Amino acid sequence: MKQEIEGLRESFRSDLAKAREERELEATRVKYLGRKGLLTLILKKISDLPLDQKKEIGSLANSLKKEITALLNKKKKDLESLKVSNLQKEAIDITAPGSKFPLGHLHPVTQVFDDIIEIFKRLGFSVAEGPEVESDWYNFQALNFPKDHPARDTQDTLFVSEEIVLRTQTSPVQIRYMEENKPPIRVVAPGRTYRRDSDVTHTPMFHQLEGLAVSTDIRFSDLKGTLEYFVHEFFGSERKLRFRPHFFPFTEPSAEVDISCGICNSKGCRVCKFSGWIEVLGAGMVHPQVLKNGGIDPKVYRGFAFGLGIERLAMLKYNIDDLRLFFENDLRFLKQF
Ligand code: 2NM
Repeated sequence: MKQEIEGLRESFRSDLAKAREERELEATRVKYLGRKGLLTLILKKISDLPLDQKKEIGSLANSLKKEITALLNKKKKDLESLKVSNLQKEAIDITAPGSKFPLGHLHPVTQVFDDIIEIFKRLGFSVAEGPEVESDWYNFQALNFPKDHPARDTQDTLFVSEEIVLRTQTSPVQIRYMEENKPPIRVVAPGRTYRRDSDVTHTPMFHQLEGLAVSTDIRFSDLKGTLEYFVHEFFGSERKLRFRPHFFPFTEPSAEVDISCGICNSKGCRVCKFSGWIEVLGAGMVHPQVLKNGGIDPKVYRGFAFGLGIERLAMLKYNIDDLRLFFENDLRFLKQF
């Protein structure tokens, strides 16, 4: 029996070493200490032994039982802490920073469009759009450019046919708007425009926003106040404005609007060509004939109008020196906005 007990000790140790999870450990416990366990059976037999053997074998068997119990408990704890540390290894740290995925954003031209439109909305202007392929009437005649008028030369028109052009400005939208809406009118027309011109400062397609206000009591001072508000909102309230007389067929009087140079603080630099001033807008009081062409009675109503180039304003605001950057889609440029 002594040998049997020693044998049990050996086989228990090897079984214990093999147990890798709690379930296997429990099976090992049952195999040795269960109701029909190997050691349990030995312990049961001890009472049948002669007295002299009973004491010795009994103490051997009992100490094996203690040993097995202790080893089982220890292994159980080991397995548990192993399980916890495995869980910790697998655990997800939900506070860890996420991995970034590429996220696009609006093109700088679109952002500047949105900013500008937002400013005019605050002044009560609504937004209108119209066709980019226009008739000669809407693009020229209605805007007081008669056929063969020399002012058409300044437009570098792209023709689709004799009578159909790619619009050279967004003003045709304003004519269409006057036809469809009664004064008072306050509207801006943002959009693409086209001219046969391509160099460092010109692209064949560019973006414009034109504004129109028509009412019974509109004056040149309203135009000045509106544009001053716009410039101060867009470029900052420290900018000064200057209106220079100019000529447009569709406005009378007409003006070009300069703002004080923010690069050199009007002291003179390359951007303002050492004049201290930068041209940003064209504007004027809508020519009576243009109101008439839009179906509005110039004896009752007057209007002011203005136009600006989006790329040009974006370049001035963000200090960009090459217009072509807006159209090359180089991410190194676009990502900066
Ligand atoms: C400009 C400058 C001055 C203008 C005029 C009109 C219309 F259709 F109402 F007559 N729309 N936009 C205008 C006036 C545009 O761009 C430099």
